[in-house]
Amino acid sequence: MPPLYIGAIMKKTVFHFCGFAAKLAVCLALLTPFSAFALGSGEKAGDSLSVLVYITGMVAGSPTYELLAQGAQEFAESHSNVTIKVYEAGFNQAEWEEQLTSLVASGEYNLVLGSNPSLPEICASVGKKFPKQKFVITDAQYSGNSQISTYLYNQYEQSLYLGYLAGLITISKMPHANAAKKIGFIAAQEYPLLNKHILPGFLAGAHLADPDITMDFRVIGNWFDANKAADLARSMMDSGVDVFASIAGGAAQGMIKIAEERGAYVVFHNTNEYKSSPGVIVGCGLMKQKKLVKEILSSVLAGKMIYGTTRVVGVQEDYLSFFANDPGYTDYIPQDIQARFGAFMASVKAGKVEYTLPPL
Ligand code: RBF
Repeated sequence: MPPLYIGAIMKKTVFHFCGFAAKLAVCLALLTPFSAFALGSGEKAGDSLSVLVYITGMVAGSPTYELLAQGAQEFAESHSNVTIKVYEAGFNQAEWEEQLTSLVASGEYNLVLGSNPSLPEICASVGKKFPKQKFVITDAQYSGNSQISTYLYNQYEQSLYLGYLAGLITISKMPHANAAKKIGFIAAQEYPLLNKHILPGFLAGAHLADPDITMDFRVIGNWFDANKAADLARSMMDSGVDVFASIAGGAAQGMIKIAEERGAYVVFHNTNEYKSSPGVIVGCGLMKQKKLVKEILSSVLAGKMIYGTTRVVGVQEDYLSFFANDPGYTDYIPQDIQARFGAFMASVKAGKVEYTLPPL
């Protein structure tokens, strides 16, 4: 069979190249293009499944990563044939590809699971060296690579309804709302999903509440500097911002602290954060990442995962929602705003709010 023959020749070449100077494993690691034939399994080992949960940052403080790790761990707890390793790659993005390469080179993992818009390209590059390795990435859009499957949360949509709520709050008579029709957005860094979906969606939502609303947008420069986020929030409040949103991982804590100290509101993407700052965090979106992760692992385990494709999931598909039945929302948002926002969410769910999802 030709593939086996090629594999055998490659192995022989590698062995010959290394001579007696080093152990075979070291040679294979050095010759990554060749080692693909021997390492990086990616195929189901019998009925068991070994998953590397590759965290592009740190788990703590980053909602999408917390949900990813929890979902995978819960799945493993209910499936004795599934093992999970959670690896935190840290905040140095320049190191992510190299770290992933050495993890995949171990050949230990049938699947690499991650959640980050920038991951598919890294996986494609790593995957070239390990053609059997499979990757499933959420919060990302990438198609046409038979080793990679992606799921894109419709963050334009989540931002649209959180922006609508922020708009209703900034024009309201709520205790911390001022006369300026100004909302704020603090981001850790700029990237296509943020610039093309999250920010435009947030502003478009606010404009549905009042077209005169403006948005003050600031960038921290990393995902961990809460002090910088606090400085930005202070200056934004000085310029009239009374409602904040952020995509900033752990750094968002600095913004929340200033909103608490000086009296402003926060709407939060992806997770239920009401309890961490009651009366300040007054609207929380829900990303059903745990549900999606469990579905992904189920389908990989059953050998039914389809690779090479991408799928957009939002409110109608039941992967995005809003935590409306929570005292953090019902105790602080006035009845009339709850009624308007509830009606808006119902329209989104019914597909009656028209918008075009911009290309990434
Ligand atoms: N989100 C976080 O919550 N924490 C992070 O450390 C983090 N790092 C990111 C790094 C890059 C290069 C990119 C493109 C996005 C990152 N995100 C992070 C954003 C995250 O993947 C997601 O887009 C947002 O959480 C919105 O769903």
